[in-house]
Amino acid sequence: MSNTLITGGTGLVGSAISQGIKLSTKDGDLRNWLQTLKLFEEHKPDKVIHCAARVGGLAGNMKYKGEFFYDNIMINTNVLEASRLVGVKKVVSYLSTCIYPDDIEYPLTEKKIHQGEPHFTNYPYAYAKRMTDIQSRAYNEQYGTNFVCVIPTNIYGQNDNFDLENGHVLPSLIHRCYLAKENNTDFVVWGDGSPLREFIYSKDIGKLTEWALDNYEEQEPILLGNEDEVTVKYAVSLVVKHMGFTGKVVWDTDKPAGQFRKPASNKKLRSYLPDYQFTSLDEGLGETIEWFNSNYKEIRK
Ligand code: GFB
Repeated sequence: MSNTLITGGTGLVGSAISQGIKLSTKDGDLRNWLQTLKLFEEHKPDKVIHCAARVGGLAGNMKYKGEFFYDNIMINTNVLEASRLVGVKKVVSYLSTCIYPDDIEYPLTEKKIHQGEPHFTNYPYAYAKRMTDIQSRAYNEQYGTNFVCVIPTNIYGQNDNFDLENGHVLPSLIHRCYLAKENNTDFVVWGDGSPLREFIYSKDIGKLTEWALDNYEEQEPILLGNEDEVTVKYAVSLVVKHMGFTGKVVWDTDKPAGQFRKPASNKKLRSYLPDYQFTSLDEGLGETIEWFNSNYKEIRK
């Protein structure tokens, strides 16, 4: 993997990739075509893992719909076009289970991505991400490139964005629980805890991505999930346990709940990797919170 370029290399997913040249926004703005082309001409990678994206949790998606559409559609369009022009042999890009149609029969499978309108809370992000699949397939057909997409469920882990308002549920809750413990206040959680999610550890996404980079050749994207669906309430109980919080948990039902569930089948992944061992949410959260507590000053928040 000597000449593999990782866009978004210092973020949640990029930092979980074991090798490669890791780019960050300090190296250039991938929304800008000329800066993107200059980076790719400079590094002339033969493989790319494209992790860079404008992401956020429920509230972030609802608040910044225009920016989430523009930033992601520009970043993805530029990265794939620059990859084509400098002769990159393989690109792995990320979609997400949140880009699926909201009104669809579960479990989610690879064939259902474009079969309807996404959820109202994040349709701009969802459509921008869906176009990465379209651009990849279009380029593969016209230019003979080998651009593939993977579809993770809700990822968590080290180097995430622990923003209290706009972050994803687990990093936001870890940060809020930490502050509640520090300040001896209640630990406020959004909703009633009944929504269901499939959380996957960033280190598993790192390993599965490196497998896809060297082994996955299909046009159709592939779901990366562990089929371990849990309630937000259960996830909260693990955050409380690993943070050693003994105060009161308060449920704020005025806050958005988003989709009730989005279970994804990993039948296709298992057809390739029948014995892959996923990290349990308990173990992954334990490691993430230990890292969080020892790196609090430096984390993104
Ligand atoms: O992670 P999250 O924001 O995104 O929320 P989605 C997951 C669930 O956690 C929702 C609940 O039911 C929230 O109501 N929740 C409870 C909280 N407390 C909190 C909190 O403090 N912060 C947050 N954020 N949630 C996202 C998409 O949907 O999934 C993104 O909007 C992205 O585009 C991501 O793709 C993977 O799972 O609902």
